Amino acid sequence: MSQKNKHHSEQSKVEDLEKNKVSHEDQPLTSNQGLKITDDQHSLKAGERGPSLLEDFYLREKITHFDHERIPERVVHARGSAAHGYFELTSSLSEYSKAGFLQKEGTRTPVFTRFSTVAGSKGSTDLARDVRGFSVKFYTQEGIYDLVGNNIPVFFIQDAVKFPDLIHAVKPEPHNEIPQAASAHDTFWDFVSVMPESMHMIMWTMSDRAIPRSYSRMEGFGVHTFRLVNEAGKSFFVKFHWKPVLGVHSVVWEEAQMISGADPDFHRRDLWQSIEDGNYPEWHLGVQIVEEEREHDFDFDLLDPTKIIPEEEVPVRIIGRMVLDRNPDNFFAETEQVAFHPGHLVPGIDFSNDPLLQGRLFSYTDTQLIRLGGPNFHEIPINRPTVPVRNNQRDGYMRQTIDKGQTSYHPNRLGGGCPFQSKMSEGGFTSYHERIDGHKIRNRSKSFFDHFSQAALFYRSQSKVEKTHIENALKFELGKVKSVEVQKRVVAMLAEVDKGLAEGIAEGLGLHLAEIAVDQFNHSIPADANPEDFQPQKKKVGLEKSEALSMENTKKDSIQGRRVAFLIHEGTSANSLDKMKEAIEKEKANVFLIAPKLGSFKLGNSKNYGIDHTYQTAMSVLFDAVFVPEGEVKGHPKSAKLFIEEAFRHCKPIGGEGHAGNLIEEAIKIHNMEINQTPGLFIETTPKAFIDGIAQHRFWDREEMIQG
Ligand code: HDD
Repeated sequence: MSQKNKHHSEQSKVEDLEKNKVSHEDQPLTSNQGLKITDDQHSLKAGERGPSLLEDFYLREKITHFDHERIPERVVHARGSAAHGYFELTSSLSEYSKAGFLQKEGTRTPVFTRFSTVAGSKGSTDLARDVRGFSVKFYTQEGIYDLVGNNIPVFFIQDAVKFPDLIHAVKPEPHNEIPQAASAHDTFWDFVSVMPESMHMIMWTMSDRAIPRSYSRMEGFGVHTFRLVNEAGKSFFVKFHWKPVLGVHSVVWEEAQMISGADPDFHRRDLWQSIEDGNYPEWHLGVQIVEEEREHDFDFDLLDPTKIIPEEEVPVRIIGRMVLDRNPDNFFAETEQVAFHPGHLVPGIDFSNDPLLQGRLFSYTDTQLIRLGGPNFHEIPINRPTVPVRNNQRDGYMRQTIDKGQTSYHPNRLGGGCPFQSKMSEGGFTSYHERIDGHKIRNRSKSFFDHFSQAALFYRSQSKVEKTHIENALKFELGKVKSVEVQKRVVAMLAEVDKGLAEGIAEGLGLHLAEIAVDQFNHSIPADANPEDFQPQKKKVGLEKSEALSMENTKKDSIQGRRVAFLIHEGTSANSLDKMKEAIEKEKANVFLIAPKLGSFKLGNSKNYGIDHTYQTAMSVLFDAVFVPEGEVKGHPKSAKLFIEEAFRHCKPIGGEGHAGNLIEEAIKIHNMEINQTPGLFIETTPKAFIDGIAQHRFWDREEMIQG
């Protein structure tokens, strides 16, 4: 059954239930002890107007359960959405890894994937400027494998011991709990200003990557270097990449802020709706593999999570695809209770000594203990492996398994020796036999000290408009910082990445770069710190640019899942509307009819056109493109012009037929631009030309023309 049909049949089930077709005997309301309840509307009272009775066990059960409905939200990544699907191997990785699910092409492994923001609370907006979590739980035949990554391939810090500090700095400030889901405040930038290692990640989070158009148009990365181990026991270093089939696309900052008001669930809704519509989001899984012998061939350390391996140096090899094709049945049971852990491994995949990863291996179990209330969280249905679990771990809060037999220890004879250890040849997991030789030490390798080269590589690799957006983002964020000292320190650090960028920011902040000591950050070493830890190296220029780092080089060949607003009124031409609508829907994009009032319009033919939104319920920022079919200009309200102007400002494709040309011209008059020389306007063109335009996502040349 297609997803659409499934949805419809579920709908009719709901309707049947509503019409009382389900008998009372089939679906009695009960207490948690199975007692049939005669009255769920009134508490037990001493007389109609008398006090409630303590005896009312049903009232107490119901209220007590309600009082305990909440569990602590995740300390980070609290806001998230997830979906079920599968991973299909398309190119065997057996040469490098013995993991069962990576051997035979065509093997499908069920997955549950959760996307999230990091800083905000559970109820915060999807459109915050933030890193996005990208966690995939693979239910393999050898147990659970979790790839717990982000949509940005590097991280702010190099050592897990700094994680609580980073998060305390970015979360709302402790004295007044402001601001929610935002890094634009003093404590975050104060921390950054004394952590030069964060500079590479800052370049990414200040880029439009941190305000994605949807989860389905984001990349994902395992971030750390991991290990693969093959059947012969040989190990390789590996970095994991998820590449979205629809390409990588973002919104612009003004839009993000407006969406946060108009529809804070924008990403959540998009994921849910695409799956309901049968437009299943899909990613390719890629790997960058490095032979152990080449570990030291790079001008950065493979164990340093603030570095990427440029794709020019090690190409990404695609090995499979992930398709998300089923929405959860219950948000709490699945999305909220899912417990990811970078330490959930299968034979053939192993860790590297990245000090950030090593710390994570402790943190995730620890956090589940407090969040999910005890050590049995692996028994919650969404966390259960699909293979049997047998061991001598017993009891604890909320234990579900009824363990049988006399023995709960190993070795034993009384229990026949069960359960048995497995040899490696039987699929048992053995940690990679890495040779370690070193002193016990609290420090980091000097090979971790190059904090600026890759930050600069990222910046150099951006297109002109992407660079402008980074500069504007930094002006916004630092403009919200009240401490001038913090602003200066960050500008000084930015000067190490790119002088021009730092100059622009300084100017925007009313500062003068020349007056800011360029080595300012050296003066900001905390008094109690080891100065050695704060001696970043000057940047090196190796690779001039890396193509994969710019979203401009992404795929722009599909409009699947795009939202196109049609502005219509009762005098709109049905013919003009139908022609474009059919062409767009054929490409799996969604058309929404927006009109001055709700209900349905006849438009001069026998069909009824149901209106999806008025200008009160829809803003242009919720759509990827706008089309105005033929119809008198005067039938449109003033809001239609505002709608078009806004979409125009955000560089979106805008199409129109007949009189619509005049409406569009009037709407954008304020920008003083020649309508037929403005990129991204499709007046009197074919549906194909408009569709190709939508696939382009945005017409950035327009931004420059608008801003002059
Ligand atoms: Fe983390 C959640 C990703 C560093 C500690 N992390 C969490 C989630 C993602 C990441 C995607 C949400 C999982 C979900 O959807 O439920 N974290 C990362 C990445 C990191 C990273 C890519 C660096 C490369 N994290 C990191 C460090 C620590 C943590 C260094 C602690 C030392 N992360 C946690 C946590 C969370 C978490 C506190 C909160 C909820 C949870 O684990 O289950 O344990």
